[in-house]
Amino acid sequence: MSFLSVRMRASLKGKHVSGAERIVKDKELEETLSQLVKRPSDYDQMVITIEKVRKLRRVEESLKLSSFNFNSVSEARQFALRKLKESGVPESVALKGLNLISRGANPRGGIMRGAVLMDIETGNRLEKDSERGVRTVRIDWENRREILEILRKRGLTERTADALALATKNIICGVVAELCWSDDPQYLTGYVASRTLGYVRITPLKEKGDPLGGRIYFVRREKLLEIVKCLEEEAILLKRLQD
Ligand code: PML
Repeated sequence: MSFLSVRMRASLKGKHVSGAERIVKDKELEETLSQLVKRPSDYDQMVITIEKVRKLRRVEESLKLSSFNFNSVSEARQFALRKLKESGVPESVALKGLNLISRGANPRGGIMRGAVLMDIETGNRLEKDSERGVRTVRIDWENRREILEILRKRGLTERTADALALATKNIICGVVAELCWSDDPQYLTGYVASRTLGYVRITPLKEKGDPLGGRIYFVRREKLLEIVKCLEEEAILLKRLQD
């Protein structure tokens, strides 16, 4: 049996509006395509990429998930900084990462579609193209339907399923810690992820209506090449949610 990586991205007037990815058995291709094309509510361009997966790695479980709610953005951000510090990111570098996301991380202004790679020692940016950033791809759940059911019973959505899978792959690939919140102006929950702390959801990491967000991967620069190769190329299927 062979596996396929199926990726969809849609844009409207040049702006990214929707993206999703699946790793599926070849016999599931048609059903997957029909689900993915229905995802964007409006678009003027959709690109679908289908690739054969040559080597698939199965991983037993995701990072452990926990959630924390705060009364204000500033308390939530202080907590995120503390969690990054506990994960081994120096305070000044964590703050630099947080300030960068709150400005949208793109040096030309606004958001970046990919993630920032930040040197954990100096806070310098390491990605080759700082407008594009680096993208974590080729990651999915082996049984997505079951995972969604478990998360929905806990009041969570597919957004968490996707972000948890992606964060788990990042840590497997050697990212020391990640800080993320969405650029969706209505979605205020973000997270800190690391091997020691797991996937720590934090609300609210920004004010309602704020269109800026992004991802920062804190990495050791001597591991940069192997990390980027793993993030972009290694295909991983996650079996279970860690309890
Ligand atoms: C969560 O609810 O678990 C946090 C998800 C962050 C997703 C970031 C995004 O959708 O861009």
